Formats: sequence, C-alpha cells, structure tokens
Amino acid sequence: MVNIIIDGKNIQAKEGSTLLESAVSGGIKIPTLCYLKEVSTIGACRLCVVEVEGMEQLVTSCNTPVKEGMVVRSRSEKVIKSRKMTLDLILSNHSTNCFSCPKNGDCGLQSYCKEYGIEKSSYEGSRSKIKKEILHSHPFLSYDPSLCIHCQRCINTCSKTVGRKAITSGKNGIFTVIDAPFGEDWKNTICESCGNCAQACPTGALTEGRRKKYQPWEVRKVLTTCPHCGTGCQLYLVVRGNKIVDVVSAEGPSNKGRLCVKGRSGSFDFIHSKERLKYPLIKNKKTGEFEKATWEEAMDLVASKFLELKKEYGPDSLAGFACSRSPNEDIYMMQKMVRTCFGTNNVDNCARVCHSASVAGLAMTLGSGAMTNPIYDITHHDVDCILLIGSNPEEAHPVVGMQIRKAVGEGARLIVVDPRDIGLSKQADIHLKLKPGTNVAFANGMLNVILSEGLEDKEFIKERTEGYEVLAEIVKDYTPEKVAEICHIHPDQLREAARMYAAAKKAPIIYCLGVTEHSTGTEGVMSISNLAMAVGKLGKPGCGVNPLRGQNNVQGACDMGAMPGDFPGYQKVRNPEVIEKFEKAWGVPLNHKQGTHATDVFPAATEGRIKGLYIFGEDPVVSDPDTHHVIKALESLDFLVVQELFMTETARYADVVLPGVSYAEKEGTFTNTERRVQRVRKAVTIEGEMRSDADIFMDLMNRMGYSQPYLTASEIMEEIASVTPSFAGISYERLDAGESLQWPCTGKSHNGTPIMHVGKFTRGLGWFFPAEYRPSAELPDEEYPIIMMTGRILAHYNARAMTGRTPGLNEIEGRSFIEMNEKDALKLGIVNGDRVKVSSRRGVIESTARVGVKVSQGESWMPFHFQDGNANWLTNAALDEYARIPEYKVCAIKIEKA
Ligand SMILES: Nc1nc2c(c(=O)[nH]1)N[C@H]1C(S)=C(S)[C@@H](COP(=O)(O)OP(=O)(O)OC[C@H]3O[C@@H](n4cnc5c(=O)[nH]c(N)nc54)[C@H](O)[C@@H]3O)O[C@H]1N2
Ligand SMILES: Nc1nc2c(c(=O)[nH]1)N[C@H]1C(S)=C(S)[C@@H](COP(=O)(O)OP(=O)(O)OC[C@H]3O[C@@H](n4cnc5c(=O)[nH]c(N)nc54)[C@H](O)[C@@H]3O)O[C@H]1N2
Ligand code: SF4
Ligand code: SF4
Ligand SMILES: [Mo]
Repeated sequence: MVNIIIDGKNIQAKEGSTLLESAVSGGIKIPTLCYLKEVSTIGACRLCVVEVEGMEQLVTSCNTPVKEGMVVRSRSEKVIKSRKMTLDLILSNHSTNCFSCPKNGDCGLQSYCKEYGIEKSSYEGSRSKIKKEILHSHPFLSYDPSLCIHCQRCINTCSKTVGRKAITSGKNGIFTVIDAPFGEDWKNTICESCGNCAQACPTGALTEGRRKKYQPWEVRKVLTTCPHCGTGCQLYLVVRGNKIVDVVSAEGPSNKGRLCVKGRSGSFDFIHSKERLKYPLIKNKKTGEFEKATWEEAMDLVASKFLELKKEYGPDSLAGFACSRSPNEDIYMMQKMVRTCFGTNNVDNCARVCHSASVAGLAMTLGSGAMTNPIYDITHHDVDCILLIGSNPEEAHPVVGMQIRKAVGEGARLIVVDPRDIGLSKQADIHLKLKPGTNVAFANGMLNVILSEGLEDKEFIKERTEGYEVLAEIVKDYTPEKVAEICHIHPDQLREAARMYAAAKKAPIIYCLGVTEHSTGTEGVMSISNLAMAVGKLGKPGCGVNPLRGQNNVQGACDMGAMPGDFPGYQKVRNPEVIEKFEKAWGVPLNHKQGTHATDVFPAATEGRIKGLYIFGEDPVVSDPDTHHVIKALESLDFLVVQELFMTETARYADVVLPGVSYAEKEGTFTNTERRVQRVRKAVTIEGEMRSDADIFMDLMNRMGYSQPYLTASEIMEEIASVTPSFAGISYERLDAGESLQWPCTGKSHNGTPIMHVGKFTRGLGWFFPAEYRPSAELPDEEYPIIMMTGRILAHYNARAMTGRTPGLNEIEGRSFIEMNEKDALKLGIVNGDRVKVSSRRGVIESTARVGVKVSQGESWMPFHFQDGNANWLTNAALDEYARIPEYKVCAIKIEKA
C-alpha cells in the first residue's frame, strides 16, 4: 500500500494501481469517457486529467501509477479548465441532435457537458466534414459515426473482453475511423452480435436499435440470471411498465459484465409473444381439438386421471419429466409431486439426453458428477494449457468461449479435440480432428504416451487413487500408431498433445456433448477423468475435469432430484436410510424402486408399461432422437399432460396443456454449470391466466390427496436446504445480500465450494475406470455411407421455443442446413447452397448443403434447431448402458441432391 493525498483526503492505494482507481476507491469521482476497468487505459479522451504536485503538466489519471506521497488535485482551476476545453473539442466533432439520439438522457458526453457547462462547441471540428454513413443493416446493432467520439471503448471491448477483434480502426482520408461490422455485409463479418461493444459505448454512436424505443427515466432494472445456457450470466431486465424493453449485462462471477447475443437480445421477446399459452386447454377426444378450460376443470381432470391410472396400473405406470429451464424451486416441487403423489421414482430431466453421462461417470470415478472448478479459474490468464474436448463454447457457452479466447490471447496453450473445425480450433496450438465416436481411444492414447514417457504424477496416483494398475495394463495396447488409425489423426500430434497437457502446470479439461452423447458416453467421460487423474490435475486451481452443463438450470434439475435414482442432492434411492429420511420429511411412504430413465420411458410407453406422462417444459418431439419413435410413444399413452409456455410440437400430443410462466414472471434460483446458485427475479406480470409452475404442482398435490402447504419460492428453498446436505447453507437471505454460493454449501457459515476434490475426492480415492474403446452403435455402410453429427449454433437454442421468437435471431440464422465435406459433395454432384435430401434408416428430411472443409470426408454435421429439416428424424436412439444417453453424435446417413 502507498499513501497519497487527493483533494486533501488521505488515501491508501494499492501499489501498482492508478490514480483513477485510487480516487474511485476513496470515493472521489473523476470523469472519463474512454477508460474501462481492466480493459482500456489509453488516456485518449483526456477528461480524467488531474494535477499532481511537482509535475508541470496535467496527467491522465487512468494510466498514471500511484507513488508514495503524491499530492493530487482533481478539481483545481487548471483541471476544470482543461476538461472544459476537452469537452469543447470533443463536441466540435459530435452531432448535437440529442433529441433524436437513442442515448438521450443516458449519454456520458451529454452528462459531462451539462456538469461542466458546455452547451455548444466554440470550434468547427475537422472530422465533422468527412463523409459519414450510418451503418444499420445489422438486426440489432447500428453505428452512427457522427456521434462517435473515438474513445475506442468498442474496439477495446471487442478485442479484449470479447476476444473477437470484429471492430477495428480504419482510415478515412487522414482520419482514423471506427470500422464497425454493422453495414450491409454484416453477415460476412466475424461479429457475434453480442452487443458488448454497444454497452461500452459512452454515447449514442454504437447502439442497439431498441434503445430508441424507451427513455432511461421511464425504466427500472431487475437483476436476474440468463434463461439460456449453463454459463449463468447475470443480467438486468430493463422494464418499462409491464414490458421488458431491453437487457443490459451485470457484473456476475461467471460473465464479468459480458453477455452473448441470446442473453442480450433473445431473452425477452418470447415473454411478450402473442403465442404464449394463456389458459388451460383440454383436448376434445371427438374432434381432436384443444378447448379452453378453467383451472378447476383442468386440474381436477389431471389429478383424477393420474390417480385412476395409478390405481389401475400401479404407480410405476406414471412418469414425469422436469424442466431444466425452470428454477430449482419448481423442479423440487415437481419431483416431490411425482414421488409423493404418483408414488414412483420415474422422474427425470433433459440431462438424460445431455450430461447424464457426466453425472454418472464422474460420480463413479470421483464421487461427484459436477464441474470441478469455476469458469473464471479455468479461463484466467494464468492457465497454462486448456484441453477442450467435444465442446464448442464459442457457440454453446459463448461467454465461456470469450474467456477462453482471452486466455489464449494472453498466452495459454489450447488443444482442441473435435471432429470439426470449430471457431476455437483456428486459435489452437493443436487440433486433433478425430473421427466422431472415438474419444475413448483418444484418451487411452494420451495415457499411453504419458505413461510410456513417465509423465504421470506418481505421487498423486499412489496417494489419491485406485485401479491404476488395471488401466495401465489396458492402455499399453493403445499406442499412438494404433490410436491414430482408429481416430484418423496423426500419431505425432497425439504425442505432442499428451506432452503439452501433462507438462502444463495449470491445465483444465473442458468438455461437453462431443464426449457424452454417444452409446459409449459414460465411458468417454470416465476415460477423461482417468487422464486428469494420471497427471494429478484435480483438486487444484486452474485444473480439473469440467463438463460445461447445457441448460440454464440443468445442473439444478439434477441437484433437485429430478432423477430416477436420486433424491435431492444425489441422495440415493437405493439407500434405505435415504428413503426413510424422505418418508419422514414428506410424511408419506415412498417407492423404493429406482425409476425409469426418460429415454427408456418412450419404449416403455410404446410397450404399454408407461400409461401416464407429465412433461413439464420439454419438447421431446423436437429434441429427442428418432422422432417417429417419440411420436409413437406419445400416441400410445393413456394420458399426457404438458406444462408449457407455448404450444410446442410435443404439446400438440397432450390431453391437457397447462400454461406456466417464464423466468421473468417468477422468483427462484438457477444453478449454473459451476454449481453456483443464483437468483431469478420477477420482472413482469403477463396478462392471462397462467400460473407459476411451482403453484401448479402444489395445487395438484393437494388435489391428489397430499397435504402440501403453499410455499413461496424462498420457503421452498428453506425446505430444500433442510433435506439436502449440500444445500444446507443456501438461503434467499444470503443470496439477496449479495453472497455468491457454489454447492456444497453445508451450513449457514459455510462459504460454498469453488473447487471440488481438494485433498480428497468426494468418493474417497479416485477410481481409474478400465476403459476400452468400442465403436459407435451405427457405422456407415454402402447404403448410408456418411456419418452425421448433430449439435447447436450460436443464435438459436434447442427446440427454439424462445430464441425462435426473436426476429433478429431468425435473421442471423433461420433455416435448416447440413455441413458436408467438399470431396463428398463433388462425388454427389452437390454444390454449396443446393437443396439436399438427407436420409437414415429412421427417416428422411430436406435441408440445404453447406459445402466446405469444416467436416472431414465421410462426415457431416447438422443443427437440430430447425423444424424445416430437423436432424432428429434421422438420429439414432441407441443408448449408453450406464446413463441411458442417446447417440446424437453419430448415425449413418445418405445425402442426395433434392
Ligand atoms: N447457442 C446455443 N447454446 C447452447 C444450446 C443451444 O441449443 N444453442 N444448448 C445448450 C445445451 S442444452 C447444451 S447441452 C450445450 C451443448 O454444448 P456443446 O456440447 O458444446 O455443443 P454441441 O454443438 O452439441 O457439440 C459440441 C461439439 O462436439 C463435437 N463432436 C461431435 N462428435 C464428437 C466426438 O465424437 N468427439 C469429440 N471430441 N467431439 C465431437 C462437435 O463437432 C461439436 O463441435 O449447449 C448449451 N448452449
Ligand atoms: N440431434 C440432437 N438433438 C438433441 C441434442 C443434440 O446435440 N443433437 N441435444 C440434446 C440436449 S443436450 C438437450 S438438453 C435437449 C433439450 O431439449 P428440450 O429440453 O426439449 O429443449 P428446449 O428447447 O430447451 O425446451 C424447453 C421447453 O421448456 C419451456 N420452458 C422454458 N421455461 C419454462 C418455464 O419456466 N416453465 C415451463 N412450464 N416451461 C418452460 C420452453 O417453452 C421450451 O419449450 O435436446 C437434445 N436434443
Ligand atoms: S457485437 Fe460483439 S463481436 Fe460484434 S463488434 Fe460488438 S463486441 Fe465485437
Ligand atoms: S453465455 Fe449463456 S448464460 Fe451467458 S448470455 Fe449467453 S446464453 Fe446467456
Ligand atoms: Mo443439453
């Protein structure tokens, strides 16, 4: 610490900090238009000047380091005069049509001019003469050069915070200008439409179009959590009256002020959509049409129907799927309803088709199936090497992707293991473009190199693990040459990757569905955990095995016990003591039998073993593999209830449709991928008869004869904490007081657990799984010669119920396509943009070909978001033996010109 004096006030400042930072810490305001904390300290706007005793010239405080004994004046006559002159000069090049400016009333320049008494400029700026074109072709963003003050905040934000470098400095004659990617060719730029640049712009130069539609003084801001992916970005919903008009980012632990395009521009249109379900619907059996019903009618029908089926066919003929987009409190109530009223453990959530292999696999090897380290910890600049396996974070977890790009830009090594060229593979030191479905062989190959070159952590293996000898024997067979043949990679590249990962000190493994969504998904996960254990990279900062969980609250859905074998907090159904504990807590006898996995519910329904199904916020007709078999199963049911925001493809098959409410219309919590429990807050009330999802469950429970008191979200969290040891210390009181808690949080004075397995695995000793490579269930042959992988793209989210209702996102990408290799295309006479017929043993669709080298020869890739050609008519419902996860990532197809 050093001591300085600013405006007569003694301030203790951190050594190495700047005058501006120390002034702020001492509560002294200094104006600035170009400074951004940790991003931009270029001193370009010169508004932050201060006078330092002993220095002749004024200095820019944003980039002047503090020195012991400095005496500073931040508001002396000289300083004020200089600032006035600066503002006068800036204004000379700035259009002052404030009335027509989208930032009127919320503009840094306007407010400083007011503060310093500058009404108009006394100069005519030379820049004001250059030809300027407003760029506004982009669906969300626009740039008006006449309002640009060249502070470069947008450039610095895009390059440093977002790591994208989509905005650059250009030239117009002798002037340096901003080249913003929002002109007519916006689609051909590398811009990700995240809008972080617009949020950084202090004036109305770079803005979102929607800014024009509200005034800053008419709105209030509600702090909440993004409803899309598991990154868990914190954001403010900007609300005017009862309408969300905008989103701005908040400073959350996982996003640090960033958002991606879906969080910023795709999380409010759907809430106000005219297509929202507004009242309960009952299907008229004769006409097959839905008819409007009262809540009384609908709820009585649902309660009596489930009781009737239970009586006739037994409790295990009923099942429920919980919504991973919905808060913990709703999900907790749903599984409680299924267990206490349906009387079965047949309750599951979309993790079954997503990361169930991680939950099962890591629980077996480490004792806990969750991400081991926080996002910030594994993407921070001191990380040495990131091993990214089957994960496309630039599109699927974009704010994590931004932080990985930043880390790599700052020197971290990057190894990408993915069959496709993804955005991050361009930045990678090594890209292992392996054949789909060969992850276990790859991991064993890495281990072969590590063990044969003596790169393993012998002490860690000895002290903290078991099962090493068996695995070491198995991997002897997986020589780089053999693995190279299985995986279609180069043996030396594998050697190099193994050495790079093993030698790095801080080296996290980050993985996702490219590992899990296989018929060998759980083995894939366990072989990755083998890899990390062998080099001792667990239970340490900047390391770990890190599955990026998909849905905003899929971590929570698993934690809350929406799983056939687990009560809340992974307390096992197979453990009689656990059953006894919940029987006591809930006051009714419970079913002792493990439940049916969601993916097994469909064949069970077709075979008549499942009769009644309650789907809360999932759309399996779109998202589950092999659509025909899903539809057949739904049609075989005696009774289907769907509780939704919209009339989805799945809801069309329901007997009763119940309208729930979205994240912006209720209180609750989401748990993000790093096990962080974050608040969701009510921002608006939408007109209609919709009810909060937890309320619907509590009402139904009472109608089914279980006496469930009506609890608020906060009271439900109290109940969760009381029955779940890992949540025991979590409460709304703590969260609303600003604490950020990652479970396990075992008591009121426990601060949560950022890094798991420190010193000891949850399981005790870590277990090396004896993994052997097995090929995918369906391999290409003469009839269906091409492997199809499936996945997601940046602008859309799963079945698109939400993102599909934002017109701008549909403009960015709105139709089905299939990526194929140019050599395959040439053979088939297909060129880029051709319509193609794509078929598998299970179905036929049409799509548009995207020809190139993103995928290798003999391989292809499709998103599953688009109904005009959905990959899931073709995908294979082959299941993994441990987690029952489907093989979305590999099936055999044929492509023909349509
Ligand atoms: N924009 C957007 N973001 C989303 C979602 C969305 O729909 N849209 N959905 C959310 C959900 S639910 C989830 S679970 C996550 C998923 O996030 P990710 O898993 O990152 O996304 P995917 O595109 O399914 O697949 C990731 C990568 O796996 C690769 N891959 C395919 N087969 C293999 C293989 O055999 N081995 C290896 N090593 N890699 C392979 C693919 O090429 C792809 O790049 O995203 C979440 N975020
Ligand atoms: N081919 C292929 N298919 C895949 C995948 C793949 O990689 N390839 N990935 C799979 C994966 S990882 C996943 S997670 C699944 C996702 O599959 P789904 O879970 O079916 O997909 P979502 O579109 O997220 O559906 C969520 C539904 O919840 C509703 N909803 C949102 N919030 C609420 C709420 O608060 N209350 C209520 N009542 N409803 C709400 C939305 O309207 C939406 O219809 O897709 C899987 N499908
Ligand atoms: S929208 Fe995002 S990617 Fe595009 S220029 Fe702005 S900061 Fe860069
Ligand atoms: S990265 Fe995920 S959580 Fe963050 S804004 Fe984007 S969709 Fe939302
Ligand atoms: Mo997912």
